[in-house]
Amino acid sequence: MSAACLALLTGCATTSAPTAPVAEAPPVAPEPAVPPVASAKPTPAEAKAFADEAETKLADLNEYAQHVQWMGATFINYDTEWLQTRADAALNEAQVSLALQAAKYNDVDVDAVTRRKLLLLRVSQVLPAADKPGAAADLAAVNTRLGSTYSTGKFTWNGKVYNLDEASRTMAASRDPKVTRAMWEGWMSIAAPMKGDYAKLAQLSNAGAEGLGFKDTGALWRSGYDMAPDAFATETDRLWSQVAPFYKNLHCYTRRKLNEKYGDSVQPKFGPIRADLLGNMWAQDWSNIYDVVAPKGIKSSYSLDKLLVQKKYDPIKMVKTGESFYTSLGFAALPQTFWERSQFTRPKDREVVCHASAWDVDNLSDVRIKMCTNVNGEDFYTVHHELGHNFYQRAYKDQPFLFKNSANDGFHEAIGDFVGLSSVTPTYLNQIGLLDKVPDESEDIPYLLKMALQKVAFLPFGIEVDRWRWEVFSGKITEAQYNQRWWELVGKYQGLSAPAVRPSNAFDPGAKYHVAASVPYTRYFLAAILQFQFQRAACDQAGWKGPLARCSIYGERAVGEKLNAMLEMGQSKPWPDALEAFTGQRDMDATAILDYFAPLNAWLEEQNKGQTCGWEGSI
Ligand code: X8Z
Ligand code: ZN
Repeated sequence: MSAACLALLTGCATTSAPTAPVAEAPPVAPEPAVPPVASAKPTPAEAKAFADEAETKLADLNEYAQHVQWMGATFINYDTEWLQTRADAALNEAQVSLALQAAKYNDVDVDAVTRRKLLLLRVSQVLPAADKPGAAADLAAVNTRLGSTYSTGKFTWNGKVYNLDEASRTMAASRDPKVTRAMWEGWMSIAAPMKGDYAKLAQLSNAGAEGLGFKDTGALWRSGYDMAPDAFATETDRLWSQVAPFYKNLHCYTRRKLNEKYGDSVQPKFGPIRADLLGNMWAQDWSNIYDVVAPKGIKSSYSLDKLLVQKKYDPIKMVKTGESFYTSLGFAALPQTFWERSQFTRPKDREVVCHASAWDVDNLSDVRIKMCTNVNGEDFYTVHHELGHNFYQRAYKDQPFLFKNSANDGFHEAIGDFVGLSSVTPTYLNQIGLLDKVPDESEDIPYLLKMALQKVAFLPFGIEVDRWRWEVFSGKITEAQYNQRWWELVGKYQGLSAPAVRPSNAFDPGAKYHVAASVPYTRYFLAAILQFQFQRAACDQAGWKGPLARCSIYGERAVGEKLNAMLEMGQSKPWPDALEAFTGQRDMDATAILDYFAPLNAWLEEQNKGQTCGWEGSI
């Protein structure tokens, strides 16, 4: 499988064990292709022995696959692709076989730990292959091809060749709509050849999911949250409806600023925002166009981008700084091997997967990150994000293999983001000598606006990617409708439109890493909500009394201890137990992100007075 994200290894944190925890009740009657049990009902001791053996076998295959994946992700070529496909297929076959066998013990009265392991075995895969010869190899080949097409994607404009880094940098900096459109259309064009393969991937993994007793691959993905799959979909709707009005306010304000800058012919006053004007290829983070939306008359005295350059930070110094935040909370320093084996910058001489990821290669102490770090505020934040994965992995290293994962996949994504919230506060930047003077309250709105361009702008994107994939997997949309439906969803959730009519062969969802690499995306939506819950709880624990956005937990050992108590649980318990251990709450709750941004939301409502906000189909 492609990149750092193979089936057993979830997401961009290559966590060792299968994905998130599961409902106590199987999602759908899971009796399908399970061979009949030879003797009478198996005993609890046999069930336990099976789970333990399965665990040992998977841990071994997983470690092997991780080494192969690492080689592939840091050196894409014919041979590493071959090896990845081979290792991936072997792992997939073993997982499918063990998942089918695990179902034999459904009715056996086993202890709670074994019960959870059996359930995890059954919902562990992102892309299961059908249980027949050649199916896993076919799926792995398609998947590797999709990942490589993405990671080696390039296009030519005005005689210059662009890869994703270069196109992204140009798009972020340019205020010429012809240039932003060229970057955007150029990058989207790399995905057109993926469409057929994507349809094949959906068909192959659906066959596997059905064999395991799930309606389709999407239902399998939704079953990892300690609740029924349909209840989970409803839960994400609930969270989205809590935050959608705030997003709409930010959209309204930003659209007006873009209209003022570019005029009606480029950005009309009403309707969707043109997707290439927001400074990011997928318009999932608008912070690069802060200068366009900056409030008039309220100054912002520093830019983290500039401070990092002025103070001569390089990628290693950024990572060392990130590490020292975690050690200030009481976590042990990263091992020497982390520094020896990680990839911190894009190598000049070979193709690599540049999309940032964190790894736990031996499921014990061989943790690494893989980034193509640029010295800027965005990557400073990403460093903290990736290290969050690594510190989580180390915290649960003493759990049995099947529990070596986050409470649910949103937790894995949320930890580093939560720490990142402190790491970009002026309070902290001042403490570590990056910023000479902490700005006064008059800069709170500019600060919150910058954060919202990153965090609030992300929310609809975080939800829509998997809304689209769920429809692909369920068969609601066919290959011919892939792109049109993508834009319907982008229009509905983000309120954006393409700069021009899309070509008939376009496959724009494939121009997003997580689609090409089959990394489930709802995790990031959950993380966007959870990280603020963690922040609110942590700042309460630290006795913080000021505005939540100014709170830094740097050096707060007691917070670190409590955080560790949650992290070291891994996925041994349903996620509400883990959430409760750190925050005292058992539900995901968007009131924390709303609390954090409350002063900005009030300010936006003021700015938007008299404006017609929203767009067709918006909430
Ligand atoms: O993929 C990532 C991380 C690696 S897990 C860099 N993120 C999502 C994305 O880039 O789309 C972090 C934010 C959302
Ligand atoms: Zn991540």
